[in-house]
Amino acid sequence: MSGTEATKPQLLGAAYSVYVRAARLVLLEKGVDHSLVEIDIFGAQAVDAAYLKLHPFARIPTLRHGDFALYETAAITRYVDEAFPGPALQPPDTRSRARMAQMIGIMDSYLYRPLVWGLYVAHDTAAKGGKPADPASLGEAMMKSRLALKALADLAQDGTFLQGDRISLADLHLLPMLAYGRLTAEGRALIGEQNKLLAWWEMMQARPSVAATRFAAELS
Ligand SMILES: N[C@@H](CCC(=O)N[C@@H](CS)C(=O)NCC(=O)O)C(=O)O
Repeated sequence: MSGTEATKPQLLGAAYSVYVRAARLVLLEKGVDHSLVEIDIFGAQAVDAAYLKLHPFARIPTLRHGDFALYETAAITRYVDEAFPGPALQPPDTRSRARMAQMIGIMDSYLYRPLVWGLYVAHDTAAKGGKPADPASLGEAMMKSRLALKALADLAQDGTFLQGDRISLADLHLLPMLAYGRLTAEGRALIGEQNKLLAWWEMMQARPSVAATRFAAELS
């Protein structure tokens, strides 16, 4: 593990969060000693003013490293990769690195909302209210998720990981989104349509970082 006590990074967020998990996966894959400081963004209590100073949009995660604070997960994971020793998580060649950034952009802009909120959260919320989720909303979320998953599968390079033979930030960004998606029948079916993503998902399960950060919902 790298990082002295004085400079040990803190990740502020909650273990149930897709984006917090992406950042934790990167910290673990780099072997960076860090702590997770609990911010329950969906809890009953309003987010406190001190956190809003760090993250004016009141989202999680935020990374603190010494006097440096950073929010937006794609920026956090790049920072962690570049600031700490350990295996490089960005491809060395310019075009693969651009593809990796493109894939992360697709996940953030076109996959997260429909797959995680449109399917997983919709089912979960409906179940808590004792009624089924709205079929029209589910249908729209499926259509949008399918488009994004196909785009990602089409852009994935040949090889074990999304950008070839080495794990990259793109793999660690996608995993938490698919983890929630897979908890719904629609999500499992959609991921199953993309052979590359299905094989990739199964291969990723053997990584200690993935096992160490599983969502409580996956274990129940
Ligand atoms: N663009 C942000 C997105 C972060 C995000 O949406 N996090 C979710 C949890 S997974 C959150 O804080 N949601 C709170 C809310 O929507 O009010 C990033 O990349 O870090």
